[in-house]
Amino acid sequence: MLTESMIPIIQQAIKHQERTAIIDQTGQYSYRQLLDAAVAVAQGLLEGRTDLEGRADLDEARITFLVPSGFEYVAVQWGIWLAGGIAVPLCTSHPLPEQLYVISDSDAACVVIYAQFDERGAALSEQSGKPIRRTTDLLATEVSNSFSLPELPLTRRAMILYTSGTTSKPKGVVTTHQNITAQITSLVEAWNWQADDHILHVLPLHHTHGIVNKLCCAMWSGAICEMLPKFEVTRVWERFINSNLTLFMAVPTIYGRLIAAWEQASPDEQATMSDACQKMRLMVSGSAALPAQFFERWADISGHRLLERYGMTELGMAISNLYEGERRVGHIGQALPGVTVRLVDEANQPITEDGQQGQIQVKGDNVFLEYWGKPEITAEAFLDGWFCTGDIAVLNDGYYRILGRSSVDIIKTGGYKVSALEIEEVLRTHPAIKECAVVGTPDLDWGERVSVAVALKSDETLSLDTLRAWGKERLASYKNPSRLLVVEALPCNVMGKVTKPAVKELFQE
Ligand code: MLC
Ligand code: AMP
Repeated sequence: MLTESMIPIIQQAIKHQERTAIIDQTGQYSYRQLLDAAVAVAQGLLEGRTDLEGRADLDEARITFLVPSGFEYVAVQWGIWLAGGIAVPLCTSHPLPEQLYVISDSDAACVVIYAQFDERGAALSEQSGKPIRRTTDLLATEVSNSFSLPELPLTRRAMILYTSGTTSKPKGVVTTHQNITAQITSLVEAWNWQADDHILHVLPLHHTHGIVNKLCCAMWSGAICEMLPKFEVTRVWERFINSNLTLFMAVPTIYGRLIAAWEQASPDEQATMSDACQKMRLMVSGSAALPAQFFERWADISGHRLLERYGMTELGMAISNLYEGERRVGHIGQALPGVTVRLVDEANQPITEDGQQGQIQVKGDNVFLEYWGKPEITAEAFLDGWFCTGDIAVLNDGYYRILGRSSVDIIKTGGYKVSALEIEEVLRTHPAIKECAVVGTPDLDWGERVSVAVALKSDETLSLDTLRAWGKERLASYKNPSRLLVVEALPCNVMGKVTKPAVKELFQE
């Protein structure tokens, strides 16, 4: 039933059937067990049909799934892919409204729910009107001998990941199997992934860093992916010490936490922690700028010069420091294999001189297909076939360095990209708030903090605690403002438009 004409990641897994694929809280699973589970999920989802592509007038079925990090997550992702559907992961820690938005925007065919999320599943089903499929039932599907899987072209849509941006609501970034394969093979080559690699996975599985860089690259290579339900600093240090890891990848906030925990340990513990890092062959940082002081301190502690790279949901990874070669602090490196990168000035003319700043544009098979259901916004994101990232950089002696972003409304916090406009839209519904402006303010721990300046309706008061308690029900924890400034009126220009740089300055004062 599994043939060599399956999508590439499955073909790769077939080569490694006897090896360990996943270690999670529930045990250890081989590639064979993973493939068997994925086939069961595929048959369960197909319910007698031959392909999830659906009716002629419909695109591939979108299957949203709410499954924590672990074996079942991968089995469901692969089951959806084997059946020809589009995998749309839901964030397990998101509040109900954010999950409902993804289900509704992707117009999902169903929601796959992990057993322990039954209560949330019931609420999602009731409010979205979509059917629920339980992972336990899908995994228990008796695979019949006559069951066959569809043959899929590489151009088939494979995944939608929701990313915040310059529109107020998150956009669904659609990638095909070809895009995902290009994203994986580029990193496997650049960072020398091997079957004897063993990575510790601590990142959320609704974003590209956790899905492609860590999970898919490991699965492609026949390596072990050891999955923790979430990042916990003591647990990560414990796994560094007691597991045979070869690789670690994380966002700068996580390295900051690891450094802080090391600093608090006793000298003996510190020696054990540092020795554990020496066993690994590569440690990578990305998703946000790595502060130079983290780079230096981590080098002292672990002996590793962190490999910093640059990517985006729409691209996978595009630029990276070298695995064998220079890792330049404060720089994101050079174009990855198979990826073409250039800088352009404001007139969209390529920049050829070192040191002149411009916007990063990217071309290659790694670049996504479209924003789901948004043809105009997709078209606006490309110029002459180049994807416009909105990130401003310079080239210094062959190495790119990020300087900032073209939009003040995009904030990177803890490695998550969030939209100020989206948060403002929610906050404006707060009964005490007359007007508000959200900005990112610099913060060593989070990179940037979501910070809000508010003008209140008359006779109203507002504290950060009350605002956060209210926000928790409506916004992901990383979007919920962690700094609040109450002002008489927001700074505006002559046109009456709020001036975000002036709002940022208010926080500096
Ligand atoms: C959470 N909290 C925050 C916050 N996030 N406070 C301020 N700013 C933030 N960004 C608060 C919560 O509200 C809660 O507060 C408390 O911190 C603990 O919440 P948590 O959810 O348990 O947070 P924690 O585990 O500490 O999260 C830290 C983290 C996480 C670094 C592990 O942010 C994370 O996993 N980041 C990775 C994101 C990622 O994968 N990005 C990749 C995108 S892809 P209270 O008051 O309730 O206790 C991409 C492309 C590329 O960017 O290049 O890779
Ligand atoms: P996302 O949309 O969540 O995929 O975030 C992508 C954005 O993260 C990019 O457009 C950059 O702004 C930012 N980013 C990723 N890696 C780095 C890095 N190494 N340094 C600075 N910014 C980064």
